[in-house]
Amino acid sequence: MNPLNESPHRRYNALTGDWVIVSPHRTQRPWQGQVERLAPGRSPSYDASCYLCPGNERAGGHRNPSYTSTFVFDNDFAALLPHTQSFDFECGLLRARSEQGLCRVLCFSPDHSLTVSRMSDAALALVAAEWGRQFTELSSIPFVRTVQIFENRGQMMGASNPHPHCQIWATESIPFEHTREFETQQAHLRQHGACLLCTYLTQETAAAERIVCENDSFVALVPFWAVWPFETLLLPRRHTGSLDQLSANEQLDLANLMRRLTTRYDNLFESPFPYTMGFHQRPAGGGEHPHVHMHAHYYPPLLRSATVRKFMVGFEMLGGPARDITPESAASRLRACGETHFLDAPGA
Ligand code: H2U
Ligand code: ZN
Repeated sequence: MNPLNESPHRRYNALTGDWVIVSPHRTQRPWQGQVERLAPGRSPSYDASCYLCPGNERAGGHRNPSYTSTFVFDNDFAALLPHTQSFDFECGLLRARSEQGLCRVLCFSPDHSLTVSRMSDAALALVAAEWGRQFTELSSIPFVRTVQIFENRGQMMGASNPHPHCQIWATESIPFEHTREFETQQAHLRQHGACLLCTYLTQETAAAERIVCENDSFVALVPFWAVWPFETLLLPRRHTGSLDQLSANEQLDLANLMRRLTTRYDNLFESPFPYTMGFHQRPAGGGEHPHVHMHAHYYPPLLRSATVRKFMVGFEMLGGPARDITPESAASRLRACGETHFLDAPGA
């Protein structure tokens, strides 16, 4: 008997220092709920009311060019601004600081109907190349310390528009999630003389049970410490700190693995699978960061079907995260999903 598959336990997140409660015995209880599908609405390739489609008008009167591959613009409702009054506020326990930043939107394709799971590898590789360029450009701005690229997919995750796109925020400070991952990676390198995520990848490829899919340059796996039911971590095999360091071949391999992973996600409940995904890369603004191994996190909220999601409430909100289905069984379910998108399957 493997207690990791049978008994309640806690797992340590080597990347953040957090713990997650795993309750494998609970999944043995009968589930009588329905497994629903969401009728996949097929959208048109061009939507006259979409603010991201080529040639259309955005808020504030800006008009998108008739772009044919990727298109980047400054967010018209940017959360952070590049030129703000600099201040430091302190009053007893109350502290605040000004924060400079830039927010951009990157359209992946002129085709409104596409998703990462249904784009071609070649077209997605152009997105990966643009991510690298954005990292270079934004990190050369003197005040920028972090470039955060992220995609919210689906209404459940707050995406405002189905047109394939992501956001890019460049911030003056290093956000909390980055800071704690940098600390664990730095401590590991100091203690063991090796990169934490290189070592983790070696261990996971040897074990194989949490790997979902892979190619020559990247591996997608359900981390041992996953919190969300079908959370995954996408890692380059080569020790790389940021997207600007990828070769053309690696950009294509990244595109290939992102497409295959998101196809498996969509196939899991035969519905467009919502998620927030994003990259953690080395800090901007110079300096050596040998401990940082770039990666992407996928955080999808769904649990049992296209409509039944996991809620981070109760103990999770007040104590810490918990899950029932084990990361190993999540990986095995994602492995069992094919890589032909259900909408492209014969008879779909
Ligand atoms: P999300 O789907 O992740 O919300 O990203 C879309 C972004 O597009 C959102 O941040 C911006 C919103 O501020 N936006 C514009 O910049 N211009 C518009 O005309 C509408 C939306
Ligand atoms: Zn559109």
